Amino acid sequence: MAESRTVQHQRSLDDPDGFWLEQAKALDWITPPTKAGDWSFDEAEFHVRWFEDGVLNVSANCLDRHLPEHANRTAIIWEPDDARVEPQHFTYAEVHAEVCHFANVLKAQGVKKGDRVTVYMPMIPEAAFALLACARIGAIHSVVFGGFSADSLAGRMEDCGSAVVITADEGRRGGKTVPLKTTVDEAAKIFGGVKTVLVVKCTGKDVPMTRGRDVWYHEAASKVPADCPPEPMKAEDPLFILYTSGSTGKPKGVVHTTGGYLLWATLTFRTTFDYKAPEVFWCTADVGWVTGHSYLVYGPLANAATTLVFEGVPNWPTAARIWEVVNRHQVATLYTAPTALRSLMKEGDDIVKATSRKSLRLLGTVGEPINPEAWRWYHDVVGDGRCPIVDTWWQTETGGHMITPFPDTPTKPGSATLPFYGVEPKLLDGEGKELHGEAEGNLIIARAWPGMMRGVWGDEKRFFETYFRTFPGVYTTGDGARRDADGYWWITGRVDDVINVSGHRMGTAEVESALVLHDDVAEAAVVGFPHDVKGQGIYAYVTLNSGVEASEDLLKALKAHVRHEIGPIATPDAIQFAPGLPKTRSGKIMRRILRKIAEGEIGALGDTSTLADPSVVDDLVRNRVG
Ligand code: 6R9
Repeated sequence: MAESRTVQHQRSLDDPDGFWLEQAKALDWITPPTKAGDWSFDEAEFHVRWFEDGVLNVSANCLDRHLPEHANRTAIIWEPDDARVEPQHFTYAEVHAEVCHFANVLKAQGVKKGDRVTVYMPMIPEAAFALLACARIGAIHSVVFGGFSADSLAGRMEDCGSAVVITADEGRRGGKTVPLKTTVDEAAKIFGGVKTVLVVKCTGKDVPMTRGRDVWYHEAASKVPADCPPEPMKAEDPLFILYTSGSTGKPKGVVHTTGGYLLWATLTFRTTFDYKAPEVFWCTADVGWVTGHSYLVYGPLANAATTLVFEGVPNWPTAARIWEVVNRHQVATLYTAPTALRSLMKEGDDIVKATSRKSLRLLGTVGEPINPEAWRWYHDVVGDGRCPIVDTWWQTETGGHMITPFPDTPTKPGSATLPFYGVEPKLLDGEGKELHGEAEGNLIIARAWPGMMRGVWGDEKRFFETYFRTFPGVYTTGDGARRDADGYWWITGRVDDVINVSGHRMGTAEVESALVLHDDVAEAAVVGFPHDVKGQGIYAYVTLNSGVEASEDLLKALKAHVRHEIGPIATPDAIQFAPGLPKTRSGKIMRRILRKIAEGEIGALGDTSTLADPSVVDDLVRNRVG
């Protein structure tokens, strides 16, 4: 019997060096590390390093080391968008061969260790091959979600100086096609530094190819050797960059490194999901989000697991699709977002009950707080009351699970329960004073852990300023939380200007910048409001330029404009034309008031007397949308 969770957790805090050097043996090191964590969150000597003298390769850990015993085990099952198309199975030996080929194609295109490679792909096996191929040769991947616009893609490529992008002719999702290559062409007009576009054939659509820049993957692959030795990497060499939204400014490129990140993904996958081969593990997240990185690709493959890559969406062509996929591939663990559950729950229990789902052993959620009603439905209806639920709290910045049940942790609907090994969460009040016992406040993490981000790409100061300035000496998560009498953690949601729409992070500032780019818009303020299915919706207050008439057409045009600037996930659910915004005398927009109006809590606006013009509030209340 393994040591109990609490005993192990205590040991991880009492003897971090001993604990982490032992855990590090879960990886296959070329040179095993002799040092664990070396870090300080104090401004004067701020640094974070883990396993600094260790050398390893991530793709060798995910593939090569499994070949002696598990060459014929299925590594990746691919389920196509259209269920009438045959699924594909790739063994570890096959994925290894594909990745070596892919890596050699990248090399043939001149990609070298440390270069940034952008991945703008649909959910096809080649997306996973692309990530592992970058890791194999030490290139740093930067995946951009396939739903982001040309502007967003160009901005991210420019920010990290990425000259190479891997894409597909088109993607498929919910019966529609997504014009990926066309969007890359547009992005290349915006960012002139795009030198190579590697195009994987997916739908077979005839797309224009620019000579000297665009390369068909299948043609390039036929010309390269099959062998590609993995590049030895230092533990602290960057593995990937992933852009995510914060409260201010443009999305930041979160940097994760080789050793610490891989250990975190490996250990959390193994522990939280208690994975047992040859079970099938299904994470429904897109590879464009951190959940796709850690629990679709790296965590499962590092554990020689079988991971399911689904090209489509859970509710197409019908709300039964997700359960049909579970049955078709005998999925044991389903890991999805509360928003998906809420939308499926609306369709009624009969659709679920008509399917067997008896392969399911464990259910997981991630991305946003899960409301107890959705939790119970997941447990009672989806899991027939026999599958535990692991509600995993973590962030792009944390690399993997931070507060989460294990399958045998007693749960409470809506609580992420207890911290993972090495994680020391605390609650602080607004002044930074620690709150003890039962309390609610700002969730911070008091010490470094191996999987944490190491920096913001290209902006050394921003890492410290964003996460370590508000409360000195600790990592600020941006989330609020409550600790109950049993010491269980309940995440209450963001305390900053980040909104969580269907489990996707969106900075209010980003949507505002997109809106004010429109010729007719003078000013915009964006807030979140509670939404039945999405968790939070986007509510925008827009002040038009003088002389411009508000109209239904303009409203539509503004929504389309945001979709074009950022991508469909940023489309406002509600736009209210507002002649004026509530501002303090120093000109600061009082978002508290805007939030309350959007939430419909008109009676709780609080003190408005400090406003420069309190009368704007009446107009806002009168013309509230919804
Ligand atoms: C993994 C991921 C991070 C933000 C995070 C929090 C919210 C994620 C949650 C959760 C409550 C959970 N969040 N998991 N809130 N319970 N189980 O989603 O990363 O996209 O960076 O979002 O999502 O607010 O701060 P990311």
